[in-house]
Amino acid sequence: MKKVITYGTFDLLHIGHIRILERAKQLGDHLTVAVSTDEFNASKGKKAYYSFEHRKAILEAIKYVDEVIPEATWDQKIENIVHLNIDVFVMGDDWEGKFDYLKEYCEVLYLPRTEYISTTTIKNDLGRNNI
Ligand code: C2G
Repeated sequence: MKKVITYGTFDLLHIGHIRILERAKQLGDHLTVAVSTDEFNASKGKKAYYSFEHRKAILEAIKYVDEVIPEATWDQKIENIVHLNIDVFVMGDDWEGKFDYLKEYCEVLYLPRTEYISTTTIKNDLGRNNI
C-alpha cells in the first residue's frame, strides 16, 4: 500500500484544499493529513477560525482523506514519515524546497497551488462584505 502524507491548517475549507487533497490521494492508496493544532498555528502566526477539533472532523469527512493526525511541531515530519511508513510527502508549491530534507526518507512533491483562493482572501472579502 502506497502511503501519502500532507500537512496544513485547512481552515475555512475551500477548493484549493480539496484539490491538493484530491491530487495527493491520486499519488497513492492511503492519505494521511496532519492538521495543525491551535497551539502550533499560533507558532505559525496564524489563528484559525475553526478549532482544531472542527478542522479535524471536517477533514475526516472528505472522501480523499483516510487518516487525520495532529501537527503540533515543525519537526515531527521525519518521525511521522518513518513511524507511518509514508512513501510520498506532498505540499503545495508555496512550500517549494522547504521540505527537501525529507527526501532521504520518502519522495517529496510540491504541487501547484490552486490560484485565486486562500483562507486569507476569504476572510478579507467577508470582512469587506465583498460577497
Ligand atoms: N493550498 C493550495 N491552494 C490554495 C491554498 C492552499 O494548494 N489556494 C495548499 C497549500 O499549499 C498546503 C495546503 O493547501 O499544501 C494547506 O494549506 P494551509 O492550510 O494554508 O497550510 P499551511 O498554513 O501552509 O501549513 O508544516 C506545514 C504547514 O502546516 C503548512
